[in-house]
Amino acid sequence: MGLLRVLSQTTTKHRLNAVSVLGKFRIAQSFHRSESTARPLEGSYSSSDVDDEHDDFQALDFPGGKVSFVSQLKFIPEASGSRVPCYRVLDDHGCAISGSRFHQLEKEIAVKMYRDMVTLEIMDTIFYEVQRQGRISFYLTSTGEEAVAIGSAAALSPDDVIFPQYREPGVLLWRGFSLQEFTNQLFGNKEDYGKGRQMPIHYGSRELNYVTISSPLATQLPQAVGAAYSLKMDNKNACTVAYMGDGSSSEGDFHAALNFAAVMEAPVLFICRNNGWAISTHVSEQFRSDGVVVKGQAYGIQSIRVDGNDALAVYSAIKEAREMVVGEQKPVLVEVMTYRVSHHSTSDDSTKYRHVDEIEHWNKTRSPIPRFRKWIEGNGWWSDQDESDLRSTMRKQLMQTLQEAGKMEKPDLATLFTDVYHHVPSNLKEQETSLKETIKNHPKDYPK
Ligand SMILES: Cc1ncc(C[n+]2csc(CCOP(=O)(O)OP(=O)(O)O)c2C)c(N)n1
Ligand SMILES: [Mg+2]
Repeated sequence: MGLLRVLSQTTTKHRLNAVSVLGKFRIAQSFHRSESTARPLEGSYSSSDVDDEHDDFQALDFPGGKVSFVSQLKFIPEASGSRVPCYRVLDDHGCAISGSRFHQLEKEIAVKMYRDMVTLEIMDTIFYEVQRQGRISFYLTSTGEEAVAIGSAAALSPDDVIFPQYREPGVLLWRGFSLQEFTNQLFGNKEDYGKGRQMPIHYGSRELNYVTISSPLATQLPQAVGAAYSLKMDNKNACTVAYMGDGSSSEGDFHAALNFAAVMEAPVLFICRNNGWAISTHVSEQFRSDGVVVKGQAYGIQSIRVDGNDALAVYSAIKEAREMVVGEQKPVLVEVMTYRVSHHSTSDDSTKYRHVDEIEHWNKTRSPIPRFRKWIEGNGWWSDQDESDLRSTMRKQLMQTLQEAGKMEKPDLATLFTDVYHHVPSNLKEQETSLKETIKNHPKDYPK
């Protein structure tokens, strides 16, 4: 194991013990312990009980491995008592915490990380306004979560195949998707790789190994496992990276994916952004477990919890996790703790279900951008002048791309019906004819 402590797959050196006093196993108990040592039934196991009171001599080869017996009738508790701690490097003021261990970043990478986080912030501000002006139909921002996407993307190899949710455009940005490419997708114009058939923000890029986003939550997770297994069969020096929100971890596909990945030893890195909310559903209404990280261990997957608002911690943890995934050819789960500062999307008003003070607190005092800026400034890698140059250049470039995207033609109507079937079936042909007639009869509703 390298720099960071990752939860290992099994809780102790032994499996949790079967309750031996039940039924047919009683006989085994009396073999080892006299009846006088029998104690009244009480409580449930603590982790130390599991270590101390099991009986190695009375272990049995059950299907799946040896399990030792124990004479107490105790249940495993629903929680370990203390929450899994969160790995971080930078304190709230952007200073490296004394004694913290992290992967040292080269200046070039650190500055690009910062530049991309700021660019993402500017994109979000402008695109959000563009949606409010009615020029695009939908948008959602990464506000408050910039370090998750950028910090993780910086730690991956370009050969790693990304299976994103929808709040990770930062990964695409890091990989070189241009502002014009983003804008073309949002406008659904002729240059959009999806030919205008997807909602805005459903980006994808074959060239950048970024699988097009699917709206139904968590569908990307089993797909990422299958793709990882195929990389393994081809002996590729790469993994797949499956991003998800806490809400997606409540889907059945999440559980199927983790189990499948563990059993098949698929080289997939699961990154769960636990940002507190799945639209209006708070995490406390989603699960009783200690977040998502503990679910990795339940499936036999090494896992770690990381401060998602600390770009350096995210970078270090993902770098290490990725090395484990590719080196050991096994999955790893990283739970990144953060907060969704923005409304869920332009279709949501989050002040209806959470306090403005809570949002403001995270926005003002926990934002990952000024925190990382202080660290690179402390290294002498960034100045006020760099900051204002970057912000004004990016704003200008974005305004330019908006103009270009707005001028471009829409995709040809016929492409709405292609790319799925080799031979377009008769029902789709009928729909195409009917659509053309509707457009012809309602020219005002369908301007050219
Ligand atoms: C299978 C499915 N159920 C419901 C939805 C509607 N939906 C879209 S986003 C969302 C919340 C997801 O929350 P989370 O995974 O935590 O991501 P976050 O928005 O917080 O980044 C829901 C319920 C959906 N798209 N797919
Ligand atoms: Mg969420």
